[in-house]
Amino acid sequence: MTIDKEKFIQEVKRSLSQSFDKELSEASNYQLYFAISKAVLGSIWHHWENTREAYKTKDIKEAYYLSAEFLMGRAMSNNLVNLGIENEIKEVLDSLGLDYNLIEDTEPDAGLGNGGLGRLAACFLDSLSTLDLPATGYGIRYKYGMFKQIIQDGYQIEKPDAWLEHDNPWSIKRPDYSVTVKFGGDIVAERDEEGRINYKRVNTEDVLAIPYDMPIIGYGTDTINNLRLWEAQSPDGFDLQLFNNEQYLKAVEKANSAEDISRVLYPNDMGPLGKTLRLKQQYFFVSASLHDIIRKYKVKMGDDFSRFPELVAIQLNDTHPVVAIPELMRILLDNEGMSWTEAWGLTTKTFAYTNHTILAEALEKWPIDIFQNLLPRIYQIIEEINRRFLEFVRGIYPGDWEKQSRMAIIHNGMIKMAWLAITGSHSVNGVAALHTEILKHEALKDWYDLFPEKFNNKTNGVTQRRWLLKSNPELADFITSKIGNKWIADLSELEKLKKFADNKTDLKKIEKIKNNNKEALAKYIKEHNGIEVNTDSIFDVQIKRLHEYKRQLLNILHILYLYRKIKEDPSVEMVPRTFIFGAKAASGYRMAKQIIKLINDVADLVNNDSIVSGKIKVVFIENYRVSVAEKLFPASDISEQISTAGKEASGTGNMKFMMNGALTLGTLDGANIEIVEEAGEENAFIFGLTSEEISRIRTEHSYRPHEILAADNELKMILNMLIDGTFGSYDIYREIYDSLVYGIEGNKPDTYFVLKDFRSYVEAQARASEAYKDRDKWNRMAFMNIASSGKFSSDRTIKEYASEIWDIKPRK
Ligand code: GPQ
Repeated sequence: MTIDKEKFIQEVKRSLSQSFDKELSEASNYQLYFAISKAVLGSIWHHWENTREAYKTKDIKEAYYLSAEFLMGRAMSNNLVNLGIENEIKEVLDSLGLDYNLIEDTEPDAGLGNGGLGRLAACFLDSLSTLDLPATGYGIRYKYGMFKQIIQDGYQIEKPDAWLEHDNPWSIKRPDYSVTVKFGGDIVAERDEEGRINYKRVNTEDVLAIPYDMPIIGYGTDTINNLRLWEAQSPDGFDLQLFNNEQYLKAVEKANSAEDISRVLYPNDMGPLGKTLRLKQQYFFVSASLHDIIRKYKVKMGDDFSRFPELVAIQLNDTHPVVAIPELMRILLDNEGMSWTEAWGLTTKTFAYTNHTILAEALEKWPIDIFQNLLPRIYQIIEEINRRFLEFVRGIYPGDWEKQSRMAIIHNGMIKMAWLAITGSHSVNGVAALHTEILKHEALKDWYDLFPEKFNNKTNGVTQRRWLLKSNPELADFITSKIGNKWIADLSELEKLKKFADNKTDLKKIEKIKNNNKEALAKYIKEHNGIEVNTDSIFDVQIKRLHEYKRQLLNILHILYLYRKIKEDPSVEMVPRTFIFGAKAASGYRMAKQIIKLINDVADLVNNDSIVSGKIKVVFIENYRVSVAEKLFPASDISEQISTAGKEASGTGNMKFMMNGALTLGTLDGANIEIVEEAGEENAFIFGLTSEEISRIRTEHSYRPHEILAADNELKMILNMLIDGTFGSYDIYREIYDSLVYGIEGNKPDTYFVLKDFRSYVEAQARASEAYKDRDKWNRMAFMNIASSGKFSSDRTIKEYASEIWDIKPRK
């Protein structure tokens, strides 16, 4: 697309005047962001409309992606990049004396997700539009997204993320398509003329779901798909009755309790939850979305539901939206008068489920009483699904009571959402090859044995538009100068770079680009942390949620190892390193919060010691989020992917690092395995136990951390730093120490094999340092990573979902 510069300026001016009563010269950067966004939206409005219109055709099947999280980040710059007009707009603004970067920086991130799972949903939307695939995303319009992290004395403090404080120019309210969602109440059974029993819900508490639409602008196409996010509202606003009785507060409270539902994103990524409000959120957006899907279906097919699975595919992003399965059953049975068998047939053909973890604490379970109170009719339907399913299991495994109780959907007072998902779907997928194998043969073995045909793998991917084209424009230009620009919509093209892998000038060029990006990051760090970092040092980066299984602790222990080495012999030769961390901890996750404090304490220790700080520095990036990630990936030399093997389902940051030319230092876990397969083991630094080894050690109960410590005095000394007063109070890190050495809260010591993998990690780190000394060699390794990253585009992933699960086709 090209823009008519004059017209564009007129539009911006009009929007400034209309929304803010300001002229160009008086407008703030935020107001400019708003007006530019509105002007751009206006210019592509007809494409959005046309796309929606096209999907109304009877013979177009559409995929619906139901997700409690969409971690979109900023919209404006990404949309300009996808429309191919970012440079033009920059020039126009430049000619008006305006600074694009400052304007861009006023846009708050849409942080409607915790981490990998939510960002994956965002990358998928980008790919769906780019590939012209008919799809809609459905989720919740949280008033407050992922909390804002502030570091105070090294501790994480959480502040609300008021991203909607000002109007959002990219979301359009659509009150005409509001839906009523019903909670609680009673069920009444009525017999109709044909003698059938019909169930009705009465005395319910109703909540209004108001949709807001966001355009998903693809690259190089007119297809603009829709992300529809629901906001909760009280159906009667204030209860006027109460209002008149001067019970003003009560009236407000009632409105509040409805509005509570979409107030805030739960910040537990993978944590145990079990809170009623969370279940309310899930049913709220699921029920509203299904009603919307059915409304659209009826426009095409009226009351004839026979073609439902031919026109509708629904993907369940983890167990969060799984209540959609009994909700669709309810609608088909109670509203559409269908028989159970018919309804169940349509339902299972419609749904597909993605599993994102094998960590037991993340598999959602709901206590029966919470469920039954909040969703009585849904509970009844789940009971019937369970009853029929167990009857089926008994037929296949007669007498195997253990299996029956393991597989029961309702068991020990709990409803198991993953089991419900598998029973009610035709497809169950993992998110990387190893993950899917572990699902099939360990975590979900019973299910795989029963329904092998449902299981499939869809290795994750990321969009190269945001994570390369937009975030790393210099590298993007370099790539285009070598192989043309087809890679932007087909990342497998990067393969063509390989013939330049031995070209010295090209290798120097990518070194220079990396250096420029490191300079930019160094500037950010100076501004935000007040720390000067050496851009000739290796930028060694671990950015992801704080989780014990991700082993930020292993990274820290290695830093303490280097610290001691330098203190012992200040003249020791060492390739300088800058260790960079970014991580948020779930607000109730004590261990994770202590590890954040430890990282910050180690940073203080290292950075303020003049003997050490010339060789290593440690930086904790506060409030890590999508817009900051965009600065970090392009500036990284080493990508830390050091989870306990078998625990990280896939990882997606690992892919963003790779396409930006960082080398993976990691375990054979999740998608790391496939990354190394593509890049070649010689272009990565792999260490540690494999998932098979860990699995064996676990079943044999043969791991004894104290034996490791008995044989490794140095490691013992490093651990001692946690409890010897190095960081102020003696017992400040006692819990971390105990978890490694003795085990806490009934767990075995070192459940994540940190001590076991320590030496192997140190050795891999040394290999990395050694490799960096030969810059030509390092640059070639980086180059090979970029050139081999084609597989990790979310375009590839989405094509696989489209053809193997959804059976949808490009609309042109
Ligand atoms: N993931 Cl279950 C999350 O980000 N949140 C979750 O609640 C669950 C999983 C991640 C997972 O840890 C990563 O390995 C994946 O790459 C990512 O989902 C996307 O599949």
